[in-house]
Amino acid sequence: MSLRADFLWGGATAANQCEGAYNLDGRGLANVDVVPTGKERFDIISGKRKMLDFEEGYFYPAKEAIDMYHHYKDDIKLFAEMGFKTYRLSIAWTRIFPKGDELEPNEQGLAFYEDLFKTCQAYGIEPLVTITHFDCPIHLIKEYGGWRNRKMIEFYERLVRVLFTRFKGLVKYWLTFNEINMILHAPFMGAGLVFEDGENEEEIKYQAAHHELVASALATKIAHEIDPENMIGCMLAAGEYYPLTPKPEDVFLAQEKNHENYFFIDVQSRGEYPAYALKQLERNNIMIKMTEEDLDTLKNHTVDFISFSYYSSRVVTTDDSVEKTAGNIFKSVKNPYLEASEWGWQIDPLGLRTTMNAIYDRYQKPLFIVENGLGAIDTPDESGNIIDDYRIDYLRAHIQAMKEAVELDGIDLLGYTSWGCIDLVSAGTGEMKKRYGFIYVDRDNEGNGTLTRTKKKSFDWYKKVIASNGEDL
Ligand code: P53
Repeated sequence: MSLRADFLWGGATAANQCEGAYNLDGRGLANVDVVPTGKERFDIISGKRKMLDFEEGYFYPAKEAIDMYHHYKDDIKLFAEMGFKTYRLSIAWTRIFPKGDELEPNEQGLAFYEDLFKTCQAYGIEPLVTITHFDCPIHLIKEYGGWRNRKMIEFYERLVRVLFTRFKGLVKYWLTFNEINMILHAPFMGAGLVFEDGENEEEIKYQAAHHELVASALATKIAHEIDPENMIGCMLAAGEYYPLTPKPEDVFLAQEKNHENYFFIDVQSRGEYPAYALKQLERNNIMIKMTEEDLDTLKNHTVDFISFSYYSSRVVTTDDSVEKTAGNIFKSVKNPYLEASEWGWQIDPLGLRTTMNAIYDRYQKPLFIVENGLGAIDTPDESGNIIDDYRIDYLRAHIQAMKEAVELDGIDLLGYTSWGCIDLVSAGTGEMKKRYGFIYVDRDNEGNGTLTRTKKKSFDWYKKVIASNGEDL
């Protein structure tokens, strides 16, 4: 058994990391626009420091990003040249509803995405659309407190109704929330949450998560009503936790950390709060307000497939004295058997196969790898070429492991979209120099550059991989 004949090869981006054009054609401001680069960034994305407007003295990379808003036709043409079968992108909520609580959508925003989808269609590229990728209208944060407020469900419902209706026949694959478990680590990006001193952050995060989970189930319901062909997926920031040692306490801690992430997908895929989570919330005195109707909605509208990002596995131990890795929102202990990227993300291809097995064992639904890749510094050589063998090595090893999960373990896998198929702004750091693409974009961390697109060595390599359906790596 090899990869399915209709395997969806492609690449992935997110609106705020590539579109730019933050104030054009009626677009409103979102949380992700006002997150600057620099040392405050982490405190802002984790909701510890409040920044809801542009402030003097900061650089905001999402404002222009790689200006895909004006380059998408050429960029999609390059994706088609690589043979993409799918392109994962996200909708900027504030192009459709600039403030978030309007009754009528912004026609210019809809027209932009309609043309983008038609461009994909002309090349036979199936769009895979993330409805929210870390974005939340600023107005909804200022006025309602973001996802801590139950009213968000209604605003999200309004958004998805418009999307499913308007793009019926153009888009079939949808993801409701990017990396829904990220709400625990980056709650400002995940849910527009900002905390006041003395608030019970855990309770607010889980209440906001409940609202997102209900909104996700409602979206699934509406999508299926509007078009039974629609396929709705959840999206997990995946990567199994390993115990550092066979000490039973380490093994148990790894299981607990895995539960922390699977909790979200358990609700979206099995349709109920898992017992371990209910018990833990109770022990921590966290009361989530939920209605009988919520529970019915969750139960009756589970996802069609499970999508996830995978960059790395993670390691935990109860021993506090051991060394942690740098730079990742997910804290991990150093794994002595693994190399790490320039940003300290540990490289573990077999961990992808392990993770796929863990997810498939748990849910028995088709999987979709919607993010994977290596963030690295690319330096053009004398002739201006980027010979990114390190990136090819990373991707080759992960695609090999992915194939083994399909061919040797029998996992049903719909497709694979590598992250940042064209260089874009890093979500974690806001940098441009942390590049993932097959296509180089001339732009630096400070926003200088011509925005010219150039093919890297990996461009032809990936083209060959797709043409051979993963046989020629
Ligand atoms: P950057 C952390 C850990 C795992 C996934 O990340 C993460 C993050 C955020 O840093 O996010 C996903 O750009 C996310 C993308 C993001 C990508 O990973 O920090 O869905 O938006 O760009 C890579 O290198």
